[in-house]
Amino acid sequence: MSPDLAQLRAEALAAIDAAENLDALKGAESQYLGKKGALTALLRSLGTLSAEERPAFGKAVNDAKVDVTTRLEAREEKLSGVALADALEGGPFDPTEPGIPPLVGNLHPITQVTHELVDIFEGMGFSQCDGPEVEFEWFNFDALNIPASHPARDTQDTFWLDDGNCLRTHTSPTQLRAMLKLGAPLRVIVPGRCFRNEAVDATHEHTFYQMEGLMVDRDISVAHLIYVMKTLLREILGKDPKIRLRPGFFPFVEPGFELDVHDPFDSGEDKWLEILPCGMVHPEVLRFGGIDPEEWTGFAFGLGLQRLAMLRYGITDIRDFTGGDRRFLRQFRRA
Ligand code: FA5
Repeated sequence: MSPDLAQLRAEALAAIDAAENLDALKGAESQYLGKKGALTALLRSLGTLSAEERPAFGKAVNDAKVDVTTRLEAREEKLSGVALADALEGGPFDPTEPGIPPLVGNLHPITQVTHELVDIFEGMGFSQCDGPEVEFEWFNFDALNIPASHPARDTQDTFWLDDGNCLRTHTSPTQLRAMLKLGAPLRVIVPGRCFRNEAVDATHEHTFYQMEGLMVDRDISVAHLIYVMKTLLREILGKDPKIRLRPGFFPFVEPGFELDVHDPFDSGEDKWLEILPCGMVHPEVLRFGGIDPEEWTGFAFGLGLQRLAMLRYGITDIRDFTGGDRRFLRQFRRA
C-alpha cells in the first residue's frame, strides 16, 4: 500500500470513529467515499497508471475501501442505537436509570369486597357455593315460597327467557340448590351476579352482585343470626357495630328482618343505615329443600355487594362500578 493510500485509509477510519452522530458520519462518508470523495478519486486515478501498476494498486484501494465501508456500517449501527435510545428516553441513554414501571392492573372493588367476605365467612365455617345465573323459575320463585300469583314477584322485575327460565333476580335460589345437594346441617355463602329489569339510576343497576348466606342446624335461632351478622360487621367496619332489626317481608323467611347499622362509617351523624335483609328460613322452604323443619332450623341473609362497597368507600353512583373508567378502578389498587 502506498504511503498516500495508507494515510488516507487511517484518516478515513479516524474520521468515522470520531463522528458523534449520524450527520457527522454522513459527512465522513461523502468526504471519503462520495462521488468527489478522496478514496473514489484514487479509484478513478487507476486509469492513469500503467498496466503493470494497476492490479496491485487497484486491489490496495479496494481493500482500503472495504475497510472504510465496514467501519462505517458498524459506526452507523451504533449511532442509530444511541439515536433510538435518545428518542425513547428523551435524552442521552443512561443504562443505570430505573426502568419505566409496567402498568399493573388491580382487582375490581367488588371482587376485593367479595374476597374479604369469603375470608370472614370461611373463618366461621361457611363454605362458598355457586349457582347458575340462568335459573329455573321454580328455584328463583316457587321453591322460595313465591308462587306465580304472589305479589312479591312484582318487586323483582324479571328478565324472562323464551324457554320459561329467567336470569336469577337474587342469589336466594342457591339456598335451595345447596339444601338439596348438601342436606343439613350446612353453612354456605354464595356470592354472585343477579339481574333485574329495573330502570338504572345512581343506586340501581340491572346487573348487580349479592352474597347469599345460609346456615341450617339444630336449634338455630335469631341469636345465631345476630351473632354471625355482628361478627361480619365487626370485621368489615373494624369496630363493634350497633345494630337493630326491623321487620322485613320476604316470603322465604319467617320472621324476616331488615338489619340496620348505626353510623357504620363514623360520620358522626345519628343515623341508621339499612345494610342487609335477613331472617329465619321459612319451614316451607326447608321442606322444598328436602330438610325436615321439625328437626332443623336456619337463618339466611342477602347482602348487596355494590351497596356495601358504596357505603364503605363513599361511592355515590353505582354505575361507576361498570363504567370502565380506569381512574375510578385504579383507586382500589393495593400496594
Ligand atoms: C333480596 O334479594 C333477598 N333475596 C334477600 C334475602 C336473602 C332476604 C335471604 C332474606 C333472606 P332485596 O331485593 O332487598 O332482597 O335485595 C337485597 C340487596 O340486594 C339489597 O339490599 C341491595 O343491596 C341489593 N340490590 C337489590 N336490587 C338492586 C339493584 N337493582 N341494584 C343494586 N343492588 C341491588
